[in-house]
Amino acid sequence: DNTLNEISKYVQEGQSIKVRKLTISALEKGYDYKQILNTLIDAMDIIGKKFKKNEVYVPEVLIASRAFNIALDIISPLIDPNVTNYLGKVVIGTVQGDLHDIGKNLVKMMLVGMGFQVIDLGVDISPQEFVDAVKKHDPDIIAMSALLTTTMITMKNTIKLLEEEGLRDNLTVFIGGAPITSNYARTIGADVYSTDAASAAEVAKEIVR
Ligand code: B1M
Repeated sequence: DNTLNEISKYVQEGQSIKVRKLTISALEKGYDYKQILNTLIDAMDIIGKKFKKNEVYVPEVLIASRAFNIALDIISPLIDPNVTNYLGKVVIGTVQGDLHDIGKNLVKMMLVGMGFQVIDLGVDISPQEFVDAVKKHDPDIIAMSALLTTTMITMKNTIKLLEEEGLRDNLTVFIGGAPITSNYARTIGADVYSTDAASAAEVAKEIVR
């Protein structure tokens, strides 16, 4: 059966309608959501490498990302354990100036799978918007994602604003994204950092224990 290969091909080509159909069909054929997820991640990895080598450009990457997120939306409900007693509450978002949401969406999905209630603010979230969300939702963890070296600084500004508003003490600040390092996390006063979505969920679980 060629379904997973076709999903990969059409994600890379950004053919959302075909990706949607094939993802549903793969599930009907009995593929595990993890197999589909790995296929999607591998496809984005291929696109990312081509982007780096200037073999594809922003528009192609954008439509591939759209196709990825559509497939992710289809498999996400399967991962929701439908808990009534959440492990904890997380407010998540991609920082201001940054529109990359694939990694953030994966982290969110893993957190939900782990049993967290996740409030997703979306992309391009300013320090003030994070602070407002913390006031509104009173989360255990605030999770920030950044993919650009130019937007990482917003994490620092957000932590500063949380401190100024007296919200920092009872909150775990969790950061991640390709350019983030544990050293950077330490420098800006974040509590934790992780390299990928799966370990992010593991680390979050440890935090609320
Ligand atoms: Co852009 N982009 N992009 N891009 N893009 C990168 C990030 C880049 C590395 C490409 C390159 O090779 N040059 C580069 C950044 C360079 C830098 O700053 N160091 C770059 C650039 C430059 C840009 C633009 C400036 C390009 C331009 O316009 N000239 C522009 C900026 C737009 C903006 O944000 N303001 C831009 C635009 C875009 C698209 C819109 C086309 C698209 C995003 C679409 C979308 O997300 N909906 C896009 C994409 C897709 C990429 C690449 C190809 C792939 C990113 C991705 O989704 N990876 C990327 C190159 C690459 O990484 N190979 C690139 C897959 C994803 C699963 O991984 O997001 O790293 P990642 O998430 C991982 C971990 O990082 C971690 O877990 C995830 C899963 O394991 N993680 C966390 C992420 N967040 C976490 C939070 C946590 C914990 C872990 O706790 C809270």
